[in-house]
Amino acid sequence: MTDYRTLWADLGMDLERHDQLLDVLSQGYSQIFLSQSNRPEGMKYFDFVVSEAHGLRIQELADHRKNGGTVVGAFCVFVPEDIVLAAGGIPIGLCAGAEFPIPDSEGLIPRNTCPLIRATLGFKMSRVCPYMQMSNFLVGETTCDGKKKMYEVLNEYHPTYVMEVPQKKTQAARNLFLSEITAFKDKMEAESGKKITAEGLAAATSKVEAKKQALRRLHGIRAADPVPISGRDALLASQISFYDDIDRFTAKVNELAGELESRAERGEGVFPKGTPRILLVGTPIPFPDWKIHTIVESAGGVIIGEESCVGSRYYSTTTPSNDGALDGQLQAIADRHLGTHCACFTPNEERVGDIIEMAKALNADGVINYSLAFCQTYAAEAVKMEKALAKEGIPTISLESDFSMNDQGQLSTRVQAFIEMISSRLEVRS
Ligand code: BJ8
Repeated sequence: MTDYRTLWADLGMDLERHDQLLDVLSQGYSQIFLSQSNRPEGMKYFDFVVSEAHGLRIQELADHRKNGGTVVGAFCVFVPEDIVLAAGGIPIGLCAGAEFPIPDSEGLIPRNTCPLIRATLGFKMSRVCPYMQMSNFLVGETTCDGKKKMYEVLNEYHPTYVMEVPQKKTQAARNLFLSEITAFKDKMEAESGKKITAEGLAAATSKVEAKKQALRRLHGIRAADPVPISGRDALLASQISFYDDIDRFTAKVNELAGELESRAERGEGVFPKGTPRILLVGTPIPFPDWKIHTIVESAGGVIIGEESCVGSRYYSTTTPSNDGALDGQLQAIADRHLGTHCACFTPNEERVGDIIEMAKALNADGVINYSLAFCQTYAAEAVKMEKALAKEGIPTISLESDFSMNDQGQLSTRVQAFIEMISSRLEVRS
């Protein structure tokens, strides 16, 4: 086994706390993932990636930097990964879904801030995230107030560039976002010392499109009943999409999707046919937040889709066709991102339509509206979502939580009752 301690020490990491984090992660991973039965063979690659998340992948990034490349950490799908790639950089999604580093954000941002924001800052302060330590610079965005203010603090400890993301979907917003995308291109050129060309950007966008296409293929197969992959495993693939090598990841997701297609043709699943099928919608579910999926799948249901930025809000946006000139491509990238129906927009009616469409396409029996605590935008949209889904006759519950296990019992009780109610409806229908 390779010893990465020198590499971690060189990154200025707190080795003792990092050991503690790895212990917590590997225990959780064994219980939640490795204990599942009849997992697809293709998940072995993803198990390997997780086991080497702080090892081999970090070594790859260190080698990349040694060869003059840049590593750019970001926290939102609005940050265009193809612009980073076109400048010879590697983009890494850094959103944090762990309870472990949250105490380290104490005294720097208010306690009543979304756990994703607290964990992100906590990872910097605790020096246990090698990806953050490895990043030449970080890219924030003005999506919600909590993030905006956190980035000001983060910038005191790690260079943080902030992109302005519009809050409306108007022509003025489109112009604003194009200027932000262009400014980010200039920033990437300055940081990397490499000019972004039309050809280079087109090639990078093709890679991003191929990755999203592979994810759409993978997640689309979850419409089958019985479902050929658990929600936990499908979520894991989405989570890993934010930090693995893009070409390797795309190839492995396609391999896994091929295996799942064969399973679906044979009628082979990981849960019995007729298991209550739940669509999860709401705030992001970043690595290693596996809580709601585990609760649902331990309560007799299966998660068959995620309307989340770690899910469909990421993989469903595509780059509009354009004239191929650099300016045209930048406009297309801006437009692609404005097609992300995040609750930071007002109005954001398209998201309701996305969810109903997804629930139907994936044959969902019910929807869980999930918001991280203190996320006002998604909690506010949950009300609208419940009404719209009720009109469609789709049962819904709204849950709010964080990354801790403190409320596990309470959440399990509510989820169990919801799944029992869905099971009774299914029995009546059959
Ligand atoms: S495009 S969902 S990744 S902003 S941090 S808004 S949970 S209070 S993450 Fe997001 Fe981009 Fe939108 Fe997606 Fe709420 Fe927390 Fe803010 Fe959050």
